[in-house]
Amino acid sequence: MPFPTGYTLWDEIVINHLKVGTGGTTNQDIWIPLTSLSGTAQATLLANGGDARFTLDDGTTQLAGHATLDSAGVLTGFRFKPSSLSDTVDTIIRLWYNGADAALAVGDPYGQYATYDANTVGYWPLEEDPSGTAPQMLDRTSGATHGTTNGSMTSGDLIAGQVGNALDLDGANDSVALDYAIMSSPTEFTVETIAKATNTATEYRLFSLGNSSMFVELRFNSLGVAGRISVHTRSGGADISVQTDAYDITQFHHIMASVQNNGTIDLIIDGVLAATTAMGSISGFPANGFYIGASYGNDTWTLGVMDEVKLHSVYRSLAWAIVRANNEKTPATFFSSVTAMAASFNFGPPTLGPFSGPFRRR
Ligand SMILES: [Ca+2]
Ligand SMILES: [Ca+2]
Repeated sequence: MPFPTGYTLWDEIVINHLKVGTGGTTNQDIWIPLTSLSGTAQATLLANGGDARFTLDDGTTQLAGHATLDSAGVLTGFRFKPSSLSDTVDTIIRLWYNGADAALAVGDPYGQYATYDANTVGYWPLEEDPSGTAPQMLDRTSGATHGTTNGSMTSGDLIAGQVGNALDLDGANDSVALDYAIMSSPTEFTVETIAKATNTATEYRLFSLGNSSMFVELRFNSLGVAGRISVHTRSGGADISVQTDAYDITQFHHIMASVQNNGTIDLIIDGVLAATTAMGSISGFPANGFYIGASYGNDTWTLGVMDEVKLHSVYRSLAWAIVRANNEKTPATFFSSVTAMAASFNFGPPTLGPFSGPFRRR
């Protein structure tokens, strides 16, 4: 019995367990580009992707998911939330389509907001025109913590990124200001982004939270070291920098800083633990500054491209970073296969013709 009612067509999406880190992940949102779907899906789906529904491979257990659209409203793909991803067995998801049903409401139990777990406190895919009416940069989670751009950004600063669009930041005054309230007094947290630098000589801030006495920042070229990627913190004592100098920062990297309640900071680049350092317990960061592309004081701006910023109120694992990097940087191999399927009916003998098909294909 196909699910949902009236749907007979789906794409069988197989997630390669070899692309999932040890221990797997639970409730992690996954991206699939429209171009990875079957020809049948691409020909059948509504222009806005609103008819898509997601289930486990049992065909009945529904999962949350939603269409992703670019700034022109063109369908680019989908995000969905498998309950778990295994690193020992391929995970199979069904993306159903019927070319007719309307999109679920954002607050539907299986809609957009539910696609992000409760610990994902902000997700800014950076798909919107940064010169539009504030707040320009929209958060996809239920918190709706939309960001406001600084620096007279233009519509030309929205460019093709790693996942859909991204922001081209000028290093002079461009940034996105966020409301600190969503991260008031965190005891652990994680920030992710995909970014690259235009210049390897100048120090930039990719993300920052705090003030001059207590902060956490993601940096490029920190302290003038060309090509350095670092998490730089100050928590009342000496500054601590968790860093690596081994990457070509002029290429896109998935960068994740994950902070545990015991004060350990992991810096994970493209799914590889690049550095880890103890920083003492976290007592919460003050409410002065919270920016994408700049320091806590809205200076030391990024000269480069930033994409896909995600913020979590918990420590996320290495497996989480591995899944994200593989999913968003190399989706073609993250999915072992995507195959158009059709439900077979059993309403009568085959002589009834139309009721005997279409047949399930493998
Ligand atoms: Ca994006
Ligand atoms: Ca500017």
